[in-house]
Amino acid sequence: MDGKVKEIPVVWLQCSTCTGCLISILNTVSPTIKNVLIDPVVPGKHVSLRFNATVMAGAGDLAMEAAEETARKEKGGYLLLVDGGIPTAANGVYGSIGERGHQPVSMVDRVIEFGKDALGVIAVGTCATFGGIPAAAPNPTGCVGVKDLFESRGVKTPVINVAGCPPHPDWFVGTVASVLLFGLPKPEQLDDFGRPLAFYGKLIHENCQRRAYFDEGKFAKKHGDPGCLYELGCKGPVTYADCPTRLWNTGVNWCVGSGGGCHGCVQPEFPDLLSPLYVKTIEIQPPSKG
Ligand code: FSX
Ligand code: SF4
Repeated sequence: MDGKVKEIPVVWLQCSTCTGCLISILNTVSPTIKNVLIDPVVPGKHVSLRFNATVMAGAGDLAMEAAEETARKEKGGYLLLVDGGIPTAANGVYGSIGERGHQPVSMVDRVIEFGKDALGVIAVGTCATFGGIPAAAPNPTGCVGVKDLFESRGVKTPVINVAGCPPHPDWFVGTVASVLLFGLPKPEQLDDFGRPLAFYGKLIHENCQRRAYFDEGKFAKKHGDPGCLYELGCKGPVTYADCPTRLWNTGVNWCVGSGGGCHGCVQPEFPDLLSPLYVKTIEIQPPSKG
């Protein structure tokens, strides 16, 4: 390693996940995921990904040992990334990562083990932040997000919540770059749910391209119609993210732009309290007809 470049080790644990978060993040194009995970993306600093079960070439005990060695040798200096909810029911029997003494180690134990000695944790996706889909009722595996788990176990390590099901690659890359450049965010840079205000500071409904329709009382009656999607279940009025201006798939479109409506996937209420997704479940002040 170039002596002038500071390396920030990263251990990435995947728990109860559909892997959509990682797929979304792998689609980052500027910088590419190789730039993010290997190259110095910010001057003089770069990430060194030591463990991620989906993208690493290694497997088995050797791979697990690389993660454990990072936690031992870089105590307080590595970042822990977690995606997926953490299944806590029945002593964590519903998910494990590696073994110790030929016995599986539960995801919940791993997140605590790696979380307590980390510099900070980035919870990636709504499952790791708030429980998300695996925590939907009746939540038989007892899935929770990282913050709730830490609070219940007395772990004080700071957690940054990069919510979204999945999160936009820019939200993840921007958060990692900010930590590399400036260190962990200050409380005033996060919202009440631990999400970076730079990405989650604005209400979808305030910035939506269909907002003029809402204000005029013109509502789509079925998908494919022009008009505001409120009557078709759009959750934009209660959802905080910069999707309307950032757009997805490298600026191609976004959920409301394509006519699907916002599902509120970055919100702690997602999915239970926002369901059914295509039914109007929220009441907001009807537009004034002036
Ligand atoms: Fe959840 Fe992520 Fe949705 Fe899937 O890791 S936030 S179900 S896109 O993959 O955890
Ligand atoms: Fe846009 Fe949805 Fe608000 Fe209508 S309800 S203006 S579609 S965010």
